[in-house]
Amino acid sequence: FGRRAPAAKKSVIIEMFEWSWDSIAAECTTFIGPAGYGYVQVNPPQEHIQGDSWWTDYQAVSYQLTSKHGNRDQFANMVKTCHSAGVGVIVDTLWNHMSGLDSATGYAGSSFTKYNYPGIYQNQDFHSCRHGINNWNNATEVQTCELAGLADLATETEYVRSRLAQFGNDLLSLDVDGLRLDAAKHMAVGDISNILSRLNKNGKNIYITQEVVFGAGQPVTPNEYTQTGDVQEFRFTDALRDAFTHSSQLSDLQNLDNRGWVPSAQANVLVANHDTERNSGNLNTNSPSNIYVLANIFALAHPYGTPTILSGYSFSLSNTNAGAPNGGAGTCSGNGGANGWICQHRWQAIAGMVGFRNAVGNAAMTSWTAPEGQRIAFGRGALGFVAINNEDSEWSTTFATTLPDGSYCDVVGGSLSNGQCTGSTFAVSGGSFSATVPARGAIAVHAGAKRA
Ligand code: LM2
Ligand code: CA
Repeated sequence: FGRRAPAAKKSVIIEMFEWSWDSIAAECTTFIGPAGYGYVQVNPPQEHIQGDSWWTDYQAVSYQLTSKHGNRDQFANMVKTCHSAGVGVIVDTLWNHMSGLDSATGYAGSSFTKYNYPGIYQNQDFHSCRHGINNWNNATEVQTCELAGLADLATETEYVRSRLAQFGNDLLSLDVDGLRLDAAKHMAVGDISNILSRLNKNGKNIYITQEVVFGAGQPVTPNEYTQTGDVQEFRFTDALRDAFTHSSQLSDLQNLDNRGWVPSAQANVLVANHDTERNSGNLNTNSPSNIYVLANIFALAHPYGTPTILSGYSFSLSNTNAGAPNGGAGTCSGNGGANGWICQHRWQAIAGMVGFRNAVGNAAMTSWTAPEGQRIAFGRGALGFVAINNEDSEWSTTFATTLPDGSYCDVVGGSLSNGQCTGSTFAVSGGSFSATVPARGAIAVHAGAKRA
């Protein structure tokens, strides 16, 4: 369950953080489909608490698909429209908890008190540990106490399992393609596998990715969850942050499949998500020296894992609660954002590297070279080659590759358009080509952007 066909082209996921259903539908048609992305990951669609903060989404009140992002019809229309554009939809799904507020009325008008959500769950459906997780070295606490004070569902019980499966099946009935299991670490893997076994997949290969944040020495590990689907491998996120900020070396990132992380075929990797970008010290679009872009280029070029690109909105680290701009309607313009939205998925370098990843598929890494700790280059067989220069001066050299001879367009700074390169062109001859990689920059070429 939950494994994508390994040779799948178009595997790149965009986390469309806080985009409304209508705006995602439009963007699937206008840009996401044509650019070759595989999936959009959308925010939790169920009824949630009211309020201006983005994180109201993560406090479920009922399973009506009425949220600040749109209603059930708009959700269904988004799925259909994205499918028509060749893009699948992965839904951020809350199975671990309900709202943590003492009492309130939800976005669709459902009133509740903590541990009593009328018609859905009552007191007996929640774990008896009714306080926050204090000891992360105790698996029982991590999985049965309250994450951020959120009412923790008794996922080992028959009723809760059947109710969560009913919610999952409602989403699948609208033809969604995958689930991101929020707070998966806080549910026993046996509970997840039981609930998944109740889903009606109708022959479809539903993609499952699970949020299991690695914690050094902790008893609940990402690796446990490979039996129920892909796992978001935050050790990758941390390793890229450390390398691109020069705390460690880029040259150490050649082989990522021998470190005890989840196996490549089940790793979902990201440079940033909506949580990490809000933690100072991590990479986000304000990171200096272009390193956010460089790290995303690395993630899209390296064979380890299935990458997710974040597409969010501007915020200040002094107010990480701020909700989406423009009434939640995502907007982009050209290769960038508009009205407060950033549209990372449209950035030339990122969209260009999605084409790279689609072109190289599963080709193994070849021709790795790292003449300095912060300068690396590698190929993907006969299909692509990338060089990343995380130093403040240009890097001029000749690269030995396994590429067929020809003229290739740089897809980081340009693209192939009407048979011409809009950016640099590199001539591969006898397998080699000469290039100047910009300071804190990168170049990449692939078989899909070769001049005739
Ligand atoms: C996640 N993955 O496991 C999400 O990626 C993350 O964004 C969610 O936290 C978290 N799990 C729960 O689904 C966010 C946000 C929290 C916020 C919760 C619930 O990062 O700050 O917590 O959503 O809305 C908020 C308040 C917190 C309060 C809690 C309960 O910030 O102070 O705790 O609500 O009322 C008493
Ligand atoms: Ca739990």
